[in-house]
This record gives sequence, C-alpha cells and structure tokens, in this order.
Amino acid sequence: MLSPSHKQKRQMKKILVANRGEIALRIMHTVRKMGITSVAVYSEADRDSPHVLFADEAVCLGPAPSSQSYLNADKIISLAKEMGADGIHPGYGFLSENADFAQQVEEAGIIFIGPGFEAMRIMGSKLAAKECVKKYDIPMVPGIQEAITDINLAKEIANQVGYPVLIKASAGGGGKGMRIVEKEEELESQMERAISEATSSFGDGSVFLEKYIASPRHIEIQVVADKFGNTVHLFERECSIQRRHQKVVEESPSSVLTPELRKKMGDAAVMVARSCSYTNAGTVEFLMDDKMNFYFLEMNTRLQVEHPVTEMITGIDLVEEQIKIARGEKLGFNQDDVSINGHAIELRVYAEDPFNDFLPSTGTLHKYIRPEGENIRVDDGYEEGMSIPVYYDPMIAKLITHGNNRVEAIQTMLQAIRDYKIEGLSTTLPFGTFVFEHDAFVSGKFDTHFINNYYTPEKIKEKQKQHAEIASLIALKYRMEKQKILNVVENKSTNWKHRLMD
Ligand code: MV4
Repeated sequence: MLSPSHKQKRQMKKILVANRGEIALRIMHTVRKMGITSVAVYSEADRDSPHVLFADEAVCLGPAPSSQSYLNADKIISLAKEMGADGIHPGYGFLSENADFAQQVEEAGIIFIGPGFEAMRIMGSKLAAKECVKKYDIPMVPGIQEAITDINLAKEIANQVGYPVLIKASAGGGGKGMRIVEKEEELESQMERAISEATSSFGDGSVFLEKYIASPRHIEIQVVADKFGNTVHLFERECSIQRRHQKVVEESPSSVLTPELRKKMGDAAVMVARSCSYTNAGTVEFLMDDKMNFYFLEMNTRLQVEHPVTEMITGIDLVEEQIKIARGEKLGFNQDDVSINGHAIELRVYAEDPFNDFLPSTGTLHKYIRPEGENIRVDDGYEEGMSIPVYYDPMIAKLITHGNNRVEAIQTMLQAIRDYKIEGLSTTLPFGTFVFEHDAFVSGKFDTHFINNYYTPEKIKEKQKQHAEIASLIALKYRMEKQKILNVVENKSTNWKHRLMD
C-alpha cells in the first residue's frame, strides 16, 4: 500500500551515488546540473577515480572487493545518514536491483532513486513477472508460466509447443540457468540439472519452460512512470549484438520496427509497467522472432548501461527524470510529446582483447585521448595514466554517436573509433570497426547470433591489413606527389605555386 505521503513532493538536497566509474560520474553530472550536492562512495581501489574527484563530497567504503565496498548495503546506508544524504542513486549493477536494499533505504527515511521495492521484487522474479502481466494482453513466449517439477507435465507442454524448448530459472538473469532441450529423451535429465543448478546458484529452484526462439532479436523498450499513474515509453533499443549475454552494441531506433509495431510494443511495455504500479525509469525486454512476433521476457528495474542512445534520440535526460519522479514530481511530458530525432548508436569499449577470445586485458591507460565532436558522446570513468582495476566490470567507456539517420550515425561512429586513442591495454575498439563495417550490421539484417555467425579474430586482422595496405598506398602516393613538388621547386619552375594550390 502506498501511503499518501508517498506522493508528496519531497526535498532532495544531497544525493549519494552508490556506484563507481562512468555511471557514477554520469549521474553526478545531472545531480550538479540540478543544483543538488553529490556524495561519492569509493573503494580503496578507486581512491583517485574521476567520480571521487568530481563529487562535492566523498567517503571511503572499504577494501576493493565489491562485497566489502559497493555491495555493502548497511555501510552505504549508514554513511548516507552520516553525510546527511536524502537520496541514494544506485546506478546499474551492484545494489541497483536489490529490492531489500531499496526497502532498507526507504525505511531509513532516504529516497531510493528508482522504482518502489514492491515492483522491484515482482520483476526480480521472472515467474512473478509473468503472473503479474498475465491479465493484460501482452504476448508471451508459448510455454508454461509457472514453476514446473512434474516431468510428465513438462513433456506434455514441450510436445504442445514443439521442440526445441528452453528451460529457464525463475531467479536467473543474463542467460544464467538456461538450457536448450532438443528432444524428449533429454528433457528429464536437463530439468533435473536446471533445478539443482538454480537451487545452488540462486537459492530458488523454480524453473519453467518456453518454446526456444532460434534466432531472436533483443529489443527493449524504455519506460518512465511518475507516482501519479502517468507512464510513457521512450521507444526501443536494439541490443542484439551481444557476446555471452554481454551487450556490445546498442542502437535506437531499431532498423526493423515499423511505426505500427513500435506503437504496439510501446503500448505493451507501458502495460507491463502499469501491471505492477511501476514508478521511475525501467526497461521492458522483448524477444522478436524472424516473423516479427514479439514476446515479453522480463523487466529491468534500473537505469541501463545503454540509456544514452535513448537520451540522444529523445533529448530527455533520464537521470533528471529519475530524480524528479523520486522526489514526487509529475512527468513533464506525455506520450504525444515525445518523438524520435535521428539515430543513435553505442559501442561499449571494454578492456578486453578481441584477438584473444575477449579475455580481460589488464594494464595502464598510457595514452587515453577521446574522440570529440558535436554528434559524439563519451561516457567514461577513467583518465590517462590510470589502470583498470581487476575487481570490477572491465568496461572503460561507452562511445555514443548520433546522426540524422542510421548511415550518418555509423559513419560518425567509424570516425570516432579512429580518433579514439587508447594505448597500454587491448580494447574492443577494433571489434567495433568490424561490426560497423559488416554488411549484416549495415543492412540491419542481424540477430543475437551475429558474433557467433560472423566474428573470428582473423576477420579483424584481415580488415586491419586492408586498412594498412590502403594507408601505405596513400602514403606512397603522398610521397610521390611531394617529390614531384620538390622537383618542381628545385627546378625553380615558375609555376610551382600553382601546382601546390591544386
Ligand atoms: C530466450 C531465447 C530463445 N527463446 N527465450 C537470454 C537472456 C535472457 N534475458 C533471455 N535470453 C534468451 N531467451 C526463448 N524462449 C534466447 C535468449 C538469448 C538471448 C536473448 C537476448 C539477447 C541475447 C541472447 C543470446 C542468447 C540467448
């Protein structure tokens, strides 16, 4: 039950950002823009990080490992109280989707800048989420919407929907606990393994069964909802380019959605949010099959890594909306007020070696020069000379470009990658070039198997060789031209000036 005070406007003068790196810094930029004081928390590994230097105030959480720092809920809440913070922004990852943390924050009299903990709890369970949206007309993957243990029932459902089927853990996430079953003989053993794996990994052995969508696209819809029942979607993000459930490239709009389909999916996403009285920013995840059928998968109850592409096409600062909603303001726009302006693409720049199975690449940013330009945004949390700590996610930065259309956004991206100078460790920048030059990406005809289907390290090396050959040809031509000019100058020809001007 929401108490009346829940809807009252509340002051927020000081916000503690319970995160690190680029997202902490990105949140604090908006906090400052809104005239609010920012408090950084940091681990011993992050003492000199940009997010600490940027913040108005900063306080150490403890040793480097996340369990002793950014995941220490009690410490974060007690520090927030000590520092006089009246809001906590969790960013993404760490405690951001932890309903117990959100509840503890609220019970400490501090505003959690995110959804209500009840909605977080529902959406944190795939089965509870399905149960919640069931009474609305939202398409779901054929299968069973409840925990299943009875093997005979499982066989019946699998035969109804047809093989292959996918066993999923209700508490799973990011592809963990999923199993593809090709035929009936494998169903029983795979179910047993899935249940025991889910029990040991998540402390919840509930599993369910869905038809396996062979080559889906991952399309998600951004929503924002205030505490007065206004819910608006901010269009889609196409996130099909992933490796091992880690997104690498995201864009908005998707090149496959028609205006009709976009409206249908947007309306469905709004209904998903309404079904659990969702407030604040959230993302509704859909799978789309090769016949353009879409199915609700789950809802992410946080600000997502890839939120900048939505910001660039809508002009809306999502963190500002989150803060305004959390302090009890009404949304300043409705569905008819928002529209898509151009096209935006994001490349995640990881400290990983794309030539060596994307293994983490440790080292120091000996050289770190960002690309710059009107249509280029770099969200990062490191500076030249810093090393990337091994304790956390290896993402160095997000490179986002905008264009009047998709082709322009891609061209700007390719130039921005060329202008991005990182030395001292391997990054996924060359992999980005591979994606943005690939016919399947450029034509928009790709699905979640893009990397498995097309990528081998040799492919980038080939491309780099081609680029090197072209570069050396250009250099050769340049030397020849220069020599010609020098010859002319040496010959004291009278027309050398004109030749130089050509
Ligand atoms: C699926 C699927 C095919 N069929 N469900 C992976 C993570 C989780 N959020 C959902 N996932 C999938 N669910 C059915 N019924 C394929 C995936 C999947 C996937 C989804 C989105 C993006 C990348 C993916 C990579 C592999 C599998």
